[in-house]
Amino acid sequence: MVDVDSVLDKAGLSNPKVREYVKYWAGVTGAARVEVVSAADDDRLIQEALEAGELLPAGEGRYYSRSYHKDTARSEERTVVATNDPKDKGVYNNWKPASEMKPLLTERMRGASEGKTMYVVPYLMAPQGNALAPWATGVELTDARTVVLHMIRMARVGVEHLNDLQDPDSFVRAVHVTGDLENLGQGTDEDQRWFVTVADERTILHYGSSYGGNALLGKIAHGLRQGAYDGWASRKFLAEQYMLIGIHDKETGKDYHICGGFPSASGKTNLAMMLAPDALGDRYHVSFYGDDIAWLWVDEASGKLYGMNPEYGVFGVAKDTNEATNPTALSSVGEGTKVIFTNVAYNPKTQEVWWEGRTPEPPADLDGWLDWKGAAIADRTPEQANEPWAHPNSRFTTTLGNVPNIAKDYDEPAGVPIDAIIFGGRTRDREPLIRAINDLAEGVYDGLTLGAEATFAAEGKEGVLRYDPMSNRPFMAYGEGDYAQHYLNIVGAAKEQPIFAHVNWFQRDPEDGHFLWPGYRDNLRPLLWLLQLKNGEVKGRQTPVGILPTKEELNLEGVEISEGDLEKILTIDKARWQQEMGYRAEHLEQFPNMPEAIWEAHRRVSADLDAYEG
Ligand code: GTP
Ligand code: SPV
Ligand code: MN
Repeated sequence: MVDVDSVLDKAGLSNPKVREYVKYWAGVTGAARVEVVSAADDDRLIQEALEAGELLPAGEGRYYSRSYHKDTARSEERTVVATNDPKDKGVYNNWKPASEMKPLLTERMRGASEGKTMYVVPYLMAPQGNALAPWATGVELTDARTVVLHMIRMARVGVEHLNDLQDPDSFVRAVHVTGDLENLGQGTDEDQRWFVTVADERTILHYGSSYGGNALLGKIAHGLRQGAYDGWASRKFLAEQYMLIGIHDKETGKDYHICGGFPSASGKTNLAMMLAPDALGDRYHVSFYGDDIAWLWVDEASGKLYGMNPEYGVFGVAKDTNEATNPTALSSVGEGTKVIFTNVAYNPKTQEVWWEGRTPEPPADLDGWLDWKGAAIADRTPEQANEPWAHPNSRFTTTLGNVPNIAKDYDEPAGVPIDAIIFGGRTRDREPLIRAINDLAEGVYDGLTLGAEATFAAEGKEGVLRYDPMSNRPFMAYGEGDYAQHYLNIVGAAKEQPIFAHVNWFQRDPEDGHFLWPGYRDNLRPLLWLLQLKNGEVKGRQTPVGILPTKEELNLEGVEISEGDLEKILTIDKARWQQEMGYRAEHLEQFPNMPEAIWEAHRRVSADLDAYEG
């Protein structure tokens, strides 16, 4: 048995509740050693991971890791929100009784860290001193060193965040046990994995993975699921899968802040890292606050809606990241950034990494190149020739400080006032480039009926459209009707209302499949139009589903797009939308206590569509 007390004493971890918690789980998991971690331990842990072969060098100050080949994405089927109150059951939160899941997970974890080190990772999912910091403190226990290294990049990590809590018991208990990855039956009927948030006990128990949101418990499990539950239970805030950006207008000196939800792998990181297009760069600058999570609340002093990014780093999709699409991301993972790449292709001889879309063609000289599973590319059979080199959900992990367009005030406790909230998904038809919505209930209604094609970030079928309410479907913590009402309450309480909008960068030509809108940097253009609309500088064109820009209003200087494509992304296909309204009604009917305001919005849009002449 480890002498946990002496380890905690040495680390200066004095919070008595944290000490109790660490001792309990050290006992359950049977870990051979306990080690308390701070961000300052990063260099040493990197060295240890290199020596153990858990990390491989990928050039100067860059690292590479491979996860087990059946452990490459979040598993939504195995992810559960458990509470002691059946009323918390929603359609998407996979609710189960806490009384069933806690013992089950405890048994899975019993003795499962034998021979391993249990790392104690005290963290804060907020800028220090932020109004929501009381809900943002946690302690992850993990038996995987690479998980610790990811946590140090993705969260503020250190004992100082835990010692002086007003209520010493007010931290999230987040236990991660990897398990025997080769014998967990991933994706079979005998699947052993469970990823459980016991939300009303603020306890997270994840067993059976060492990848991404399954294992870095500050990020999705606390930052989204637990955060959302706490925000609702306290009636104080929202925790959303949102990016958060600032737009600075150098001509007027004004600053705007936009946050918004796109489902996984639908462009949040890319939007947050956006450089203004060349033609607009002299006037506008986009700054990065967050790319995956935002917590929103009404600031008591000003009465305005505020937002902040609880994270400290970026866990970004590698695929299609290149100099043209996202030069900012490439700088964020350059030499000396201490980035960790996971599941991309790797060349141990040259220490290079590569992924699909990094360059138009893969490296011509195959010498040394290994695919994401570690198999030599040169040894591929003709049948294997078309398999990707990198996993489609391969990622890079880097701290916010490495992001060239990081906002100057990203670490300030205040957060930023929110001017606009946007929703968008990968939708190949129907959804125009942008449609603005000036009414809170219609905005929330729009978010609740957000649809997107399934992505690689979660296990599931590719290319199938599914509804993803508020881009939060995999992270819903409580009932959707309660969620909608809470959202209406929080945003509705703000003195100045944000403008809502639905955006779509992914509409395709039905014939040849090309994207109708160039996307990436050019996405700034519809956002500028949205801000102008809010300021009353443009009028747009009212349609039943919102206000669309006219061609003339959209700044298209330097954009390459055909007249036909432009026409298409700025119009509404009435028949297709009417069909959609039927699907939406079916979708909303699943949720028993959806607020009447949402149904009213639905009926209003439906009736307007029926009357619409185009
Ligand atoms: P998660 O981290 O999973 O939540 O994803 P995300 O929403 O941050 O998505 P990300 O920005 O990483 O983009 C996912 C994929 O979409 C990447 O392969 C991008 O290259 C691609 N993508 C992003 N923006 C655009 C765009 O405007 N147009 C097109 N065609 N592709 C885009
Ligand atoms: C997502 O899937 O939306 C992510 C990646 O942000 S993970 O942290 O693995 O959930
Ligand atoms: Mn995400």
